[in-house]
Amino acid sequence: MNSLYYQAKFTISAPNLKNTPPDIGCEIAFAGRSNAGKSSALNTLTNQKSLARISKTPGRTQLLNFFDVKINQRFVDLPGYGYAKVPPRIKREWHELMESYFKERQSLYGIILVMDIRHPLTEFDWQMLEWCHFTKKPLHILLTKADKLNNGAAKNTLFKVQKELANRDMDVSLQLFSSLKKIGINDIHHVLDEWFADKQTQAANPT
Ligand SMILES: Nc1nc2c(ncn2[C@@H]2O[C@H](COP(=O)(O)OP(=O)(O)OP(=O)(O)O)[C@@H](O)[C@H]2O)c(=O)[nH]1
Ligand SMILES: [Mg+2]
Repeated sequence: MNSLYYQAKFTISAPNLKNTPPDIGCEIAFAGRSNAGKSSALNTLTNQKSLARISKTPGRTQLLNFFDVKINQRFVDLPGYGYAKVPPRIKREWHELMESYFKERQSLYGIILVMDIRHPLTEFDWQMLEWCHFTKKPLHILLTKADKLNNGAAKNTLFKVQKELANRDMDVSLQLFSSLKKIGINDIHHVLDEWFADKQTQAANPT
């Protein structure tokens, strides 16, 4: 457990790239299908009740929400994708925002891809996986809402997803997580620790 993350603070909601915090340091993005549990995961790993807003209405948040961990280390809660009831115009705007974010954001180090354990590896998840594979960005999967399955079924899903990723040559890590039952916090902290430390090493030893 790393209590550094407990100090995370909300900084800004940005409707576009122009309004984002300066593109320096190390940013870790939380991506995933709408309603998967991204904002809940952020609250859980920071041990805060309402750092990120939990939406009862999926797909409503169309903003990039930024949180400072410490100076030049940030999380960003990305708007969820793939919610059917969202009107086409909003979907288009979401695509444009995400595309420009992923293309242009220099400080983006890696992605935490959040999936509801009952609906893993959707088409959108594969797009995210392929993009990270292509750009060689680290990606870590949270299979969240693990509390919705019994232990055996949750582990089975973990192995199944692991196998599918291996079949496609995707070198990514994954874990079980539950915001409700507080499962998997140490594991995610460990990944975040490594990523932030790696970025610092890179910055100190530019090639
Ligand atoms: N049982 C259970 N419910 C969860 C868990 N995580 C999130 N939820 C519920 O799932 C719903 C969606 O959670 P959010 O964290 O708002 O999901 P999101 O991915 O941020 O959704 P968008 O912001 O719409 O993209 C809420 O009703 C949460 O209470 C979990 O680990 N277990
Ligand atoms: Mg959210």
